[in-house]
Amino acid sequence: EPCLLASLAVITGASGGIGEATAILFARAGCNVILLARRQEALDEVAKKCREEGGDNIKVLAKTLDVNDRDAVERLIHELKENGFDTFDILVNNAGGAVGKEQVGDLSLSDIDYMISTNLVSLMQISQVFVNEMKKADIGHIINIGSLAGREAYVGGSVYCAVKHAVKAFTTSLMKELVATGIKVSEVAPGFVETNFSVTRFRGDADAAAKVYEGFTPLTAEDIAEEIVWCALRPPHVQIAELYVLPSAQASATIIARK
Ligand code: 8X3
Repeated sequence: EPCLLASLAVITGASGGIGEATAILFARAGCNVILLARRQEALDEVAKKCREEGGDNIKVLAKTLDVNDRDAVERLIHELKENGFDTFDILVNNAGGAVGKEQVGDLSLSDIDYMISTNLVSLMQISQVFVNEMKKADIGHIINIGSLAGREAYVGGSVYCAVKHAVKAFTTSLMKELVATGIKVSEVAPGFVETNFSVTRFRGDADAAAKVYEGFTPLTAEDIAEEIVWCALRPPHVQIAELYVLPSAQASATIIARK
């Protein structure tokens, strides 16, 4: 059975949701983890849980990073090396999200820019920075978090669906570019997962967010974390190119069996 002992996983958006659950599962699998997100306090909490899971055998670093801060991302590898990390086995590009459900005509330019920046430009920059490190060791695995929104465009999701389709395309190009290397590329694309995602999408309206998951059993962050760690645990000759994961009661953005 393959094992992640002594590997190192870097996870963006690690302060909550899928990112947090993924960090905890990697730690449980004996993997060292670097947690990246904006909120240091929340990250410290996740780091504590990772240490509880992984015990004394793993290294855990919680580092504040705004993925939209291009200079900070450029400095990141250098700073991680200063902290004693020198090879980066697994990168999970998880940071991202949707803001608003407005239709075209009512979109604000700042929401458009923010979603493109957070979900796409940042993911591209971070991938590039780590690919160059992984190439030196000729080993690595980049796991990008895609979405149902990268498979299907829906009403009120124009910008988010556009960026998630772009994440899928970027991930596929990257996989093709790296085919002759020891670096694997995967996309894990979930449907409805109950996290803070919908609270952000509805700008803090918790009732509107709760309605998204009403009357059926949505995926949990842990469900997707299991898929991510499973991808990373495949033997060297197996590359999960893409994994599209839906709740059993969901068949599309709008076909949901609610009781
Ligand atoms: C997943 C959210 O609403 O596009 O990214 O399925 S949704």
